[in-house]
Amino acid sequence: MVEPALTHSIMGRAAKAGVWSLGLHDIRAHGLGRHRTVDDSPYGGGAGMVMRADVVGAAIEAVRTEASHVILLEPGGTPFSQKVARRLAGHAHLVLVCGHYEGIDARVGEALVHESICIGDYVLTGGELAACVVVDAVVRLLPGALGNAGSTVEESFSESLLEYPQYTRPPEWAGRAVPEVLLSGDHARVARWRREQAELRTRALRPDLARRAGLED
Ligand code: JCQ
Repeated sequence: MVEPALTHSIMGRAAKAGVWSLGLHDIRAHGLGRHRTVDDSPYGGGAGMVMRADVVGAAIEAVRTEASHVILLEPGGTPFSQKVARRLAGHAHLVLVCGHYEGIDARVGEALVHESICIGDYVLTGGELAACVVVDAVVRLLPGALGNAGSTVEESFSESLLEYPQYTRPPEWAGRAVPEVLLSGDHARVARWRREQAELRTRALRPDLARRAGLED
C-alpha cells in the first residue's frame, strides 16, 4: 500500500528527479522460524499480540545509518504538524517504523527510536498510512519537489490561516457567480479580499487556529 501512494504524481516525479528516494523493508524478512514470526502474546496477559523487540530491532538495525532519524508512528506520539514536517525535512534519512497488532515491545522505543509521531487521535490497523502522510508532508518541502508548479514559501503568519476560497472558469455555474472582486483586475483589492476571507474562514471553521494566529475574536 505504501509504494503506490508515494510513487504517484508529484511524489513520484520528485523521486525520479532525485529529490528523495523510498526504501521499503518488510519487517517479516527478519521474522523467526518457518513462519517468519514477528509477534507474540503480551507478558502480563491480555488480548492481542505484540511485535517482538528482537525482530523489529533487527529490521531497524538493517536499514539505519549514522545519519538516520528513526521515527515510530503511534497514537501516543508527538502530534504531527507543519512545524514537525519542517523539522523532519532537515534530516538526510528518515526511518519510519510501522507497527501492527497491539504495538511494538516498548524496549524498541527506548533503544532505537529517536521520536514517536502521531498523525491524529484515532487508531489505525498499522503505521503504514500514517508513514505515508508524514512522508508526503515532508517531501513536498524539499527543494525541487514541487517544480515550478508550487512554492513552499510559507509566510509565518498566513500559513497559520486556512486558505481563501479559489475559483476558476466558468464565471457562473449552477446559478452561482464568482465573486466580482476576482474579475475586477484590481490586484490590491483582490489581495485584501483574500486576506479577509482567509481570516473569516479561519475564525468560523478553526477557532483554535485563529487564536494561535492572534486573530481578534
Ligand atoms: C498514528 N495516529 C494513529 C497501530 C499499534 C506502534 O504501535 C502501533 C501503531 C499503529 C499505527 O499508528 C496509528 C496512529 N497516528 O494507529 C497500532
